[in-house]
Amino acid sequence: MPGVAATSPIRTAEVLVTSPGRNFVTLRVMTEDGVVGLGDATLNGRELAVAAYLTEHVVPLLIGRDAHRIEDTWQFLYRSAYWRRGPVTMAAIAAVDMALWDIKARLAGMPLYQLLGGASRTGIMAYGHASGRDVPELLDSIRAQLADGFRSVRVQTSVPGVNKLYGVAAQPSTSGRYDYEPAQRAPLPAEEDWDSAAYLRHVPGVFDAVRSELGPELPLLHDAHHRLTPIQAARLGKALEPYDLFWLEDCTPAENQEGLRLVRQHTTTPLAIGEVFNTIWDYQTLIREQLIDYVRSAVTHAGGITAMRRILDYAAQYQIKSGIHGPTDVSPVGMSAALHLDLAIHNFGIQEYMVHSPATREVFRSSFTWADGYLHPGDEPGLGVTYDDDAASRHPYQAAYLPFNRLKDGTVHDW
Ligand code: EZ4
Ligand code: CO
Repeated sequence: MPGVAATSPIRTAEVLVTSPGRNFVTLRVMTEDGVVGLGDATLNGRELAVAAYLTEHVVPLLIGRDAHRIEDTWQFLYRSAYWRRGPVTMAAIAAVDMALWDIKARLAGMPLYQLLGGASRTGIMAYGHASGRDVPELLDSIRAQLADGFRSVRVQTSVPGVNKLYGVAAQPSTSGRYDYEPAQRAPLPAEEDWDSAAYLRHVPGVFDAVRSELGPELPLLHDAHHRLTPIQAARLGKALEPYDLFWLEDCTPAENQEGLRLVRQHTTTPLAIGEVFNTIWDYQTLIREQLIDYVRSAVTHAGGITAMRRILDYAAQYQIKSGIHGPTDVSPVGMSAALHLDLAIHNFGIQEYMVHSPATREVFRSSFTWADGYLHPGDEPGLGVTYDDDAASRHPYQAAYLPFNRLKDGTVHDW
């Protein structure tokens, strides 16, 4: 690269915690030449663990290192810890990795996707989120998403007999923002309830009603959010086949990777898994045996751009595509990292997009654009995100937890 110094030592690395509506952890790395890179380290409900891991154990190792050596830094942080994997470690490594890619692309004067091989497409298809307590409310919510420009929609529904349920907004969305934020600011996690039998009875009828009303073309997605056993997941996938889902997500907890063999034997509904995974090893059986169709990890939670690229290249050999996680708990920095990857890789599938609140967008000013159902990372050098310290300082950290589930008899259940 003419004009770019061969080495670029890191002068400072700061861990920034802010809460513009929800908590975010950001790593800001600056080189001796004053080039700044940002990385997202947000782990919903466990934010301060990653902040401490970075502050106490990673920042001291970064000072003086060459910011250009991204692969070496990734391997050094992964292997020198001795203790491998885990969401806290991998979110911390992800933040460093994103910040270094941001710096490298800024030094090159290019948007990051150019360094990843350049654009493989003109826009990134994104899906929105609809939900309803009953079918009429759900249909209104889907129509609101279509009016906001989404061309594919995730559909979540209340279930008779279940009081509080993942993915169902308290009221229908009135703006571009899907109004469902699962983490709640409270000293203790909120308790919700669950009934798999009631859910399995109810959901196919809801999709039947949606297809009858909206026709066969609109891509529909659904998230079962880890709550079923493999045989229940198989039954759901089979029952939903007539409604032609784009995907069924997290149909069963997938730390039991072999469980997906059973699901796969019984259904052709496409499967998406991986938002809680943090390394390529969590996908080993799922990808090699072609038990899934979409990789769901967030760049933030799976070790950054370097590691996600590796997972997606591995998946590509098996015709498995990307479906990168994009909830509001991934910051605009993590979202931008996803968009640069989405634009560059060949095996792009779809991108989740949950619009951040105005307060969040004021702290993280992003170059990415959204129009006619497609996202684009923009063409500013680097990731295209700047961090506004003044805006961030108006939003101090507040403890918040994700909810958890209990069955009717009091047993704790997957949420
Ligand atoms: O519950 O990001 O598909 N999306 C999801 C998310 C997760 C949250 C957890 O932090 O399942 O809404
Ligand atoms: Co999900």
